[in-house]
Amino acid sequence: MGNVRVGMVGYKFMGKAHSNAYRALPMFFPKTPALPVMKAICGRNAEALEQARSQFGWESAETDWRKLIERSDIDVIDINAPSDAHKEIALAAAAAGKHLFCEKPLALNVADAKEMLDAAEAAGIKHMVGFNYRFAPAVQLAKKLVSDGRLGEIYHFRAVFLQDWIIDPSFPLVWRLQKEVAGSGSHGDLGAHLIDLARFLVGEFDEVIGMSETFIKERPLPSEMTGLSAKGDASGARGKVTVDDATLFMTRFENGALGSFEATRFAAGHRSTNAFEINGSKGSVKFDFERLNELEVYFTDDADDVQGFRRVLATDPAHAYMDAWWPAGHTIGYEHTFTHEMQELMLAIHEDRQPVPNFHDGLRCQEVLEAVEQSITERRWVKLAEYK
Ligand code: SOE
Repeated sequence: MGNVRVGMVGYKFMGKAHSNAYRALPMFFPKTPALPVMKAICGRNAEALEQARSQFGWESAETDWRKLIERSDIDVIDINAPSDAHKEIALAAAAAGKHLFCEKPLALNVADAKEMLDAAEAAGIKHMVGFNYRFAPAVQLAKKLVSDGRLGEIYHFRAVFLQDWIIDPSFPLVWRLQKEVAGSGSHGDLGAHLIDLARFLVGEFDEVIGMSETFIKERPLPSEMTGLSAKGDASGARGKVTVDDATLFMTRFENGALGSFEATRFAAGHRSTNAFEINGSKGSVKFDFERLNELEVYFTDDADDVQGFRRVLATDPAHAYMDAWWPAGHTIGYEHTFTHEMQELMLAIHEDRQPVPNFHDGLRCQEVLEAVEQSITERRWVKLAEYK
């Protein structure tokens, strides 16, 4: 197996993050046995696409994803278009025998996610889902401490993902605020990351109960399907917001640990606070994406006179991925999580195994998302077993 030829659908926020990762891999991880070749980028607006193609460094461009999938010089299709496009593209790509990378949330609902997983399995292709925060070295360190038993029995997982980019009522009704395009609001966009981190670090969910709110129920219509920095015309036509602005929920994990989750786009002052804490019988860890190089750790068996949380800078060669970047102590950022993620995709294809996280993880996450929604609608605890 030589290098892996990539065709990418989408060229906005995630398209840029993925392109940057593909470009960084040969420079910082040159020993990766299969490196990405940036064959073609795909989007509908030819002019904007050409700008992205030359800026991001892709060899060619396609304005129709069906043509991209038909190309014999492409091995993997990377889908980072809005969520409602994931399924159709993934099914067609799998049928054509292409490996898949798909952004989160995998699909609009459990049924679609299941169909995507089944199609990928039937086609015998590799499939990966974009939960990039797993790939922060400090999160990998938290995982190692839990797996090695250094936190003992896990009692609590407490997580928040707080943003404030739609707090202004004149912010327009972009695609992320429309259920038929996005699936859900802060729940699927931000909560999905927390659910994946919880599964990665603590284990499977047993039961959930939640609550949610849409604080601003109508917004100005945008002139185009713009992204996070869109501007609205407060005096123009308005449309209904059909997703949650905030969703909170509680869980009991299968291993008996308790979890609490809060995802909101209405936490004034919080641009992107993605943070969790784990408490076990032998210690605790705290992570905050705003300080993503750090993990706070506490061990119960520290000497009495130095008890307390201490800050570990996860930037030494002992920490995951760090020997590939800079000398010890030199920090990394958000974009590096995507480089690590794409390295996993390349390694898995080369080693003929499924990447992690894959569509199974995407489906499990979708089940938790939907169970929480069901619990809100029916005002009761919902068991994940109801989805089996
Ligand atoms: C916007 O809400 C967003 O960019 C999400 O779409 C990402 O998944 C999250 O990582 C940060 O916030």
